[in-house]
Amino acid sequence: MIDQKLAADSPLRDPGFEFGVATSSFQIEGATGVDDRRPSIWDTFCREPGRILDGSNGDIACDHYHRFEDDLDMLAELGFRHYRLSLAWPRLMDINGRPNTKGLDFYRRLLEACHERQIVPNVTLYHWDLPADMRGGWLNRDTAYRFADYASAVAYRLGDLMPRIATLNEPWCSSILSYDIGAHAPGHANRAEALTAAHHLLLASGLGIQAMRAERSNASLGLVLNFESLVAATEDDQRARDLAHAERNRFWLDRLTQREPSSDLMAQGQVPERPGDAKIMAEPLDWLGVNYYTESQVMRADNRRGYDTFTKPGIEKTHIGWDIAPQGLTALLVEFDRDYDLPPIYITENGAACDDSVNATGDVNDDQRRLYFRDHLAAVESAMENGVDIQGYYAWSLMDNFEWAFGYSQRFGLVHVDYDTQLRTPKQSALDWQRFLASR
Ligand code: IFM
Repeated sequence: MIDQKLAADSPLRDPGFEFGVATSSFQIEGATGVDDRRPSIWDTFCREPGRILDGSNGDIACDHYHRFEDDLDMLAELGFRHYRLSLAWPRLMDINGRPNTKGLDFYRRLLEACHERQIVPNVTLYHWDLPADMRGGWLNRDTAYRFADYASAVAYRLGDLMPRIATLNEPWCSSILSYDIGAHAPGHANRAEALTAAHHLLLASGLGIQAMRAERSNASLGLVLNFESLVAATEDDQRARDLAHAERNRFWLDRLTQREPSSDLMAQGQVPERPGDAKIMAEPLDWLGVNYYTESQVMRADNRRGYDTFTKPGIEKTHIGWDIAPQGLTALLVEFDRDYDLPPIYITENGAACDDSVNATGDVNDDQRRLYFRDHLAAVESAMENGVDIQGYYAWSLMDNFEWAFGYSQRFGLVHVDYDTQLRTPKQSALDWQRFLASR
């Protein structure tokens, strides 16, 4: 089913094209209080009333910390040979900036277990679980330097097991969504803060790349950005749409390639730029990760952002309420390829939240997700036909997990998780993937 729209000679059918699944530490691991892990900003955020839709937290999640061997067996059984996961900074470094041996042992066992199963790990160092005791979080420039220390320590101690490393996942979320929109930890509502956080995150990424290159030159180093297709609601909203597109999408690529970001955007805050920062942020990447889920309509608004977004009536939506728009992925990839000099691209996340349940015969019929994958794979193929260098695709996510501010109310997994029993049940989409991967 998921390969129905691909050409018989599609590059996606080539065994050299990487297919994987993705997860992140806080969303699946649980075990937040073991082995000297420090609390993260998400542990504290979850405890603030009203922050998480179902009042839940990551204390147990999928209990992957204790079940990783079985989960990797399941991943291998489905036929995936690539796995994108993240490391938890609060497990790996202690409050004094020294490596935590217990955390290192856990990730060494996890990464070794990947290699034993011929699964290539693609490791993200920061997927939002910042140690809660980092003073000022991403508003503090020092956090960028602490991130580089962490990157260096991890590359030194686990580098032999990590052929591909990303510094950050979706810095838009860790800045705009966290410090301006306030939906993610730490939940602030301040435009200027968001732009400051964005600056420090990109600085952290550049410093982290430099530190890892100094430590270990043969890992392939990248950064994962999330993009959203944005459409002006009316002709009069074109300027607002351009502002939204500048913030959501182009700003990150502008900084990575030392181009001037949109002046309308930069006028919204005082960025704490110091001499040399621009060059550090543009430290060359070996690859770029692209996460894509949806498209939104944009209209001008008299608020601190200058615009609002909404979904379009009549367009099919996933359970989380996001419009399904595969054509937006192709258009963004083609635009970026035309306008920027970028390294090879991996689609590092793409997937759908559906209202899944296990039926009486033990199956999970997730047809919407199956079609979502079919249409987005075709969109990737189409971008490649237009000349975009795309080397791999990772489905989000291996299994249902803690969906941040939505708690456990949204299920993105290929594998269903019963949170009472921790029973895993592959959904029909997982079986599609299994058939497709076996056919290549
Ligand atoms: O679950 C998240 C993931 O952590 C980051 N990218 C988007 C996914 C779905 O919202």
